[in-house]
Amino acid sequence: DPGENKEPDPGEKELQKCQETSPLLVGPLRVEFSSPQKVAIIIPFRNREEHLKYWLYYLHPILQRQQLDYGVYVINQDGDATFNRAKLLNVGYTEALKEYDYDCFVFSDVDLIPMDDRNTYRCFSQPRHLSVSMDKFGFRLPYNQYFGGVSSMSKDQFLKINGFPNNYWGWGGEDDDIFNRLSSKGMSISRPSGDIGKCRMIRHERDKKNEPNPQRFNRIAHTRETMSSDGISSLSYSLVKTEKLDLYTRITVDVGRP
Ligand code: BGN
Repeated sequence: DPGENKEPDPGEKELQKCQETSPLLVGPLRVEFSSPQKVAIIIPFRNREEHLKYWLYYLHPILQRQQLDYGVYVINQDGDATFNRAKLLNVGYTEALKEYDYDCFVFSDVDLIPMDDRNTYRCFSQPRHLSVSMDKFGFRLPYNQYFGGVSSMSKDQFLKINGFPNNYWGWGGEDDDIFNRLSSKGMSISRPSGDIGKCRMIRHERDKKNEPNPQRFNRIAHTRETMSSDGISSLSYSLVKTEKLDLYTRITVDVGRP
């Protein structure tokens, strides 16, 4: 019999008996059957490739550690008319829903990177403001009603305020309009602690075609009257191109001009 009397291979360790109690056990386990939120992350964009590279580099590992079911949508404004951040966010909401049954939307500027991975990019029972302590504001809120930078809303919360305004061309005010919409519908803002909500903004010069909008003061004074007619219900745009890349979906869109 060829198997008999074989010398043991000197490189082969002799098998040990298992311990009576396995050392691999960790104890209590979290068992849940509810399905996780499906999160679409929407980034309004134009000409900021360098920032996007940093964003992807930092955020993907964080979002994976947060164990989210997520997709990233970069909404690229085509052409060189005045930038329209809030309208691009509306487009992102609409286009993401064509791809997957998302129930939560995170709206993020491309130049904001969280400094603590416990700042979870998901939705809460109230609309959430995530970028609560930014380096450029000395790690505090610039004012109590501030809702800019990074925020999240469930589909229900978003629809309750008719989405975002489409007519803020240029810099400023659209985030205050969104805050007005939320508070006029009786919602409050949820926030992480200042510690967990720390984030850094990538330094940059003011973009061309994104000058401060001189109409913003007047517009935010009339949110309550205009929000039912201006929002996701009145959104119109034309899709130029959808590219499904490895790290994100890039949607190029013509949002028109003022
Ligand atoms: C505010 C802007 C916001 C901006 C923050 C932080 C306005 C409206 C008229 C008062 N609001 O002043 O859009 O996010 O500063 O930079 O300009």
